[in-house]
Amino acid sequence: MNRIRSERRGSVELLTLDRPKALNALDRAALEALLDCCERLAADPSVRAVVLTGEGRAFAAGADIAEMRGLDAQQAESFSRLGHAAMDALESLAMPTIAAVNGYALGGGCELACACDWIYASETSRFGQPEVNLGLIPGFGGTGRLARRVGSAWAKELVLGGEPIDAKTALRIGLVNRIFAPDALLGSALDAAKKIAGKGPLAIATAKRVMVQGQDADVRTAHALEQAAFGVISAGAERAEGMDAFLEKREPSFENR
Ligand code: DAK
Repeated sequence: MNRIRSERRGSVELLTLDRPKALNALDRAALEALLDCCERLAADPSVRAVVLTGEGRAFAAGADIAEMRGLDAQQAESFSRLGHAAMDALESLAMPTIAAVNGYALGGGCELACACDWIYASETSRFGQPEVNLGLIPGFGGTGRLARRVGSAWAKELVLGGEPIDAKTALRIGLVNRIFAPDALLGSALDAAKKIAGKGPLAIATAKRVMVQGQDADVRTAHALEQAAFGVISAGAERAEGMDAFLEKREPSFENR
């Protein structure tokens, strides 16, 4: 019952949700597998970027409705805690994470994509928060993350209206960064990840951390975080190599610095 396939492609980790018969619906086993993957990645500095995608015609069609149907209040709370822990762990990874959304990203699937740093999507993908149609509300942090990404009015239309949107609309409202033909999606996401993997990992991790922490802070605190991090990174070997390489008109080498 391995819900997530992990493959190394050089310095890039490709994670594939692997339950295509249920459109990669997120059950307890899938969320536990995601949490395990994140714990492993957080402890492995050789992984410089992560791409998350889905097997088959969905990225993930939501939390597993069949499994959730049987939960009592205590079990539902525990399920929600697990979902939050998995999404938070993904969002907190030091390396950049790209969701390559190959089909449906609905409910918990859309929330999962929003826990990645950004989203690339297939032209045939569909996004939505249809929980109200089931008498539910988003349960994996979607209300907050979605509004941050697309603004409160679109987040409200998606969550309160419960209707899905197509890839072009998702692109227009800023939910996804780019859209690709279905057969070009994964390669493009992996290419972008590979490019990032060649850059300075400390600079990338620091910039990501400052942005993730800064979004929860007021703007003065966010700027103070940036200033402190700028000071720390300016004393490091990566900065010396990056600037030396520019001045010496050569490509920088950030390996083992
Ligand atoms: N859960 C379980 N199974 C699912 C599923 C899901 N979310 N989505 C699809 N499947 C299964 C279908 O039951 C079907 O299984 P079989 O009948 O073949 O055994 C198989 O995947 C193929 O689906 P369809 O036959 O329905 O395929 P179609 O192409 O006709 O339709 C569809 C595709 C994506 C439009 C449709 O499957 C669909 O509407 N799926 C449900 C989408 C949805 O409502 N997603 C939101 C789920 S609710 C919380 C924690 C979490 C959450 C809320 C609260 N707390 C603890 C507080 C999150 C909630 C959600 O995500």
